[in-house]
Amino acid sequence: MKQSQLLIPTMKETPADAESISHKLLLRAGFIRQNAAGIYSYLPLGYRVLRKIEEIVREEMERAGAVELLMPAIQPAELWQQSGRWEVYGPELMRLKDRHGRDFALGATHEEIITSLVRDELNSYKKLPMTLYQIQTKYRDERRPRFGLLRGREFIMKDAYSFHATQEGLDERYQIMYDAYTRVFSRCGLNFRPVIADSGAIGGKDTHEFMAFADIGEDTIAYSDVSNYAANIEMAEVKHIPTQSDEDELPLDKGQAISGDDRLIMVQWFKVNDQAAAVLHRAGDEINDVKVKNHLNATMVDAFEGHPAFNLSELKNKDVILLADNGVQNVVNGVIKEGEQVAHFNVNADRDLKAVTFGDFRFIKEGDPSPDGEGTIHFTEGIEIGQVFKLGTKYSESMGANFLDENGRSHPMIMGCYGIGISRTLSAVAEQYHDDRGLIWPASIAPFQVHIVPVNVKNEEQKQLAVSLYNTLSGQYEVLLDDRDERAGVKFAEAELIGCPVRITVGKRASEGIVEVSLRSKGDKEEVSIEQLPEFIKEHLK
Ligand code: 9G3
Repeated sequence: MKQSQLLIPTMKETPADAESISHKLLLRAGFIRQNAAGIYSYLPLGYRVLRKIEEIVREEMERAGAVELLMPAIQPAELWQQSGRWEVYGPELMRLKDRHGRDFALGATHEEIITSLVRDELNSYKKLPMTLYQIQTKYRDERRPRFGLLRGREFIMKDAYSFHATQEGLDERYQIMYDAYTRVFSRCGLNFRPVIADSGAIGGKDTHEFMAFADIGEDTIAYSDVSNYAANIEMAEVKHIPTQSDEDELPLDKGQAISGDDRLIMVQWFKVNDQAAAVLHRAGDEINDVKVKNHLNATMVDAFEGHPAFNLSELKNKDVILLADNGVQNVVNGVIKEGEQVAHFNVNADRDLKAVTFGDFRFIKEGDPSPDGEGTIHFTEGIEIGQVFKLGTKYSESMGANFLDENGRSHPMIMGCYGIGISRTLSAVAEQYHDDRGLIWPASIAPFQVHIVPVNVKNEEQKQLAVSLYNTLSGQYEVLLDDRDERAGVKFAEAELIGCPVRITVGKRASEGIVEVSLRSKGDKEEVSIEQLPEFIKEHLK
């Protein structure tokens, strides 16, 4: 491709409102342009990278036995009413009315569509298992879109759905997709890992998130420094290690409270659906509302103030849910405080907290022992680029997607769903592959593999050689020729910004058939004869 034909509006300055490095560089290098908050155009170079990532995904989905189809972005509200999610999702689900006043949703995901399709078209165990996927634009009206393509309101996702007659079938398919995701992200050159994750509002039990490491990542990953344990911090379980104390248990609320932070027990209140829940925890520990929500199997859990004063004898009679983090069991003669008020003192869990349900409710902390018993927990930030879920029968039951087994009995299909953020993956690669001069694309997804830059297009010899190299190399590589009449410094700086892996500079020694080759991922440049060029390129594009 000739650069004079392409729209690559590079920028010298970094746009002020771009916070993440990938957002800055994708804008500066002319890969994307914003049309509205969280809504972008993919310009030619950005779109070429996007399509490469899609092709890798298609190859691995094909290898994993998934079949591609395409579903509508506009979804009838009836389907979301059948699944019960029309009411569950708030303003994040973009909705519209057609000219007849009928309600529709802009597709944030496609469980409802795919389940209704399979419900209407498949009904025998003989037709299962079936794994279908699409690569489609998704719409989610994020309150605060940010970091460019990392958190957009319109983005591109590969979403796959599998349908099974048995749990074993789902377990097997889950592993196949998990392995396919590992291949996809490895082929994109990403530094990533799968982590144990929370299945959130979509139900289902097993789920893993694929996290690309990046400081800008909005997810915190707790991982062991010894084993391969890793979990989204929302899901990381805290291993309770009971401690013994030879201190005598003092009578509850009699005498004086003994001070000391290690005796302090705090109360965190939550509104759970329409009930109040008090969660006791040791000072210094923080309650993880996702753990409270999952423990109570609730849909809404919000921390709230303005609750009744904490009083053990009163509250156990009211319909207040009383919970305590396991850590409270290690407190001897504890002091339960609300703000500055002492609610109780000389509290000893085994004697005084019988009405309280104990569980793992706190966030894991750096330095905690790894839940698998091997090593210590450390934190790092990650960008969620993929998710695999075991959905079970949540959608097939609510939407009546059943199959007849070999005895003619009807059962709801068992489902899995699997997502890859295509546009997010593009940004994650940019987050991991750049330097102070610009982007550094891995060869597998670079917009072009070879970038030919003649130093001076007015010099006939340089121009001739550049064009002839372009013509020969275009046969086996994707080549970008900078045919513009620009100063050399500008062309070199832009080549570095765009970040194609191999650059061929045609300069003074063109008359001797010598060109300079450089790899964007390494600084070194070397002069090679045009005869050596094909070998050099093949060697370095592996
Ligand atoms: C919505 C809105 C936002 C959402 C969802 C629905 C996330 C929603 C979870 C999933 C689960 C999987 C298939 C591919 C892989 C992920 N945000 N989720 O269901 F209406 Cl506004 O999307 N879906």
